[in-house]
Amino acid sequence: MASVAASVTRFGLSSTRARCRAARCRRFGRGRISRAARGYAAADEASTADEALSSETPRAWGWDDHGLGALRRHYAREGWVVVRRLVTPDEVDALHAATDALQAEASAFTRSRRERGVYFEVQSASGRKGDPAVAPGVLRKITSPSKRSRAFASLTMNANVRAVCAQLCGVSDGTAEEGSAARSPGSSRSSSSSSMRSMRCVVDQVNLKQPLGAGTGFPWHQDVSFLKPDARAACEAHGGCNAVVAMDRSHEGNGGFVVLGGTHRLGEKFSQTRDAYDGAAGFSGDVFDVSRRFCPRLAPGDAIFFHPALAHGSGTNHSPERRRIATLWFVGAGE
Ligand SMILES: O=C(O)CCC(=O)C(=O)O
Repeated sequence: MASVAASVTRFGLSSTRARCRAARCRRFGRGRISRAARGYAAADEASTADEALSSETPRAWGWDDHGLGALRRHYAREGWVVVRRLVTPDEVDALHAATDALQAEASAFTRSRRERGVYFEVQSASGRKGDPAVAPGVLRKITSPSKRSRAFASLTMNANVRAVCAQLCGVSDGTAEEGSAARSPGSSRSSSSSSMRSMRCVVDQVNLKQPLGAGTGFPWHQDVSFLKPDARAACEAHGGCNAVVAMDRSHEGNGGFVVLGGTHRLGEKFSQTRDAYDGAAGFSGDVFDVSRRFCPRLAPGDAIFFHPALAHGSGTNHSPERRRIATLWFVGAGE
């Protein structure tokens, strides 16, 4: 197997750059692509100034060429981009209803278990999934809700979500029409479009961070380390991107989702983090550079997209608010 550092540089934006030479330069023009490539800078060149946070965009559509270039450069440098109002209030309502139904089904669970394709992870006092629930039916995570919920299945196919993956985050849809979803992201394209067939959502889940201290945090980690081999291979070859869609408000005060900007370019640290992941809120020490820590203030329907190698995590929810997020992992496909 290739070295970890080589793997990390092979997927994501470095792959994008290579793909651009072959496919995208026709669409975006060589000048813009090469500027984006220059944005893929060494860590010590990256800015911590306000510009680093300026990718908090209002929505997935309506970016002009200049805005698109800036967002792509930001994603290349920081490894994340926030997109406001990506998912409609009706879609968020449907996700709430679907989550409520799954929670009702799990109302007596005291141990993590799989039921008809969906994995219910209980919230234990330690945060470890093998420990008993703090009370019957209290959940930390539901994995693969799309297998039984139309709302979550729709989210994995959402045209706006996929448009951002293709257009900003460099995930290949594997056709000459690459990025086509991005041209009309506001439209309700069906799963029959080419990008829908080829870009794969390999993980979907909902994380329920319970209020009043019950919902424990997530140590710093990189999702790429948890990809199954075939998904990892696709990610390395054709790009990958993960998305968190807020179902409730998410912010510093309620155990909000946190990213460590720029860490996607500093290598994979699985050997140092693997033992901490299935555990309590304590962060993984000083393994990652935390100097560009960022906790976006998200409203329901807002989303943050991030590189699969970007370190992220979150703290305990001590507030009285629920904090539910849907998470999706996408990998690209070749022609
Ligand atoms: O729910 C969160 O705040 C973090 C989720 C996460 O990183 C994970 O599920 O691996």
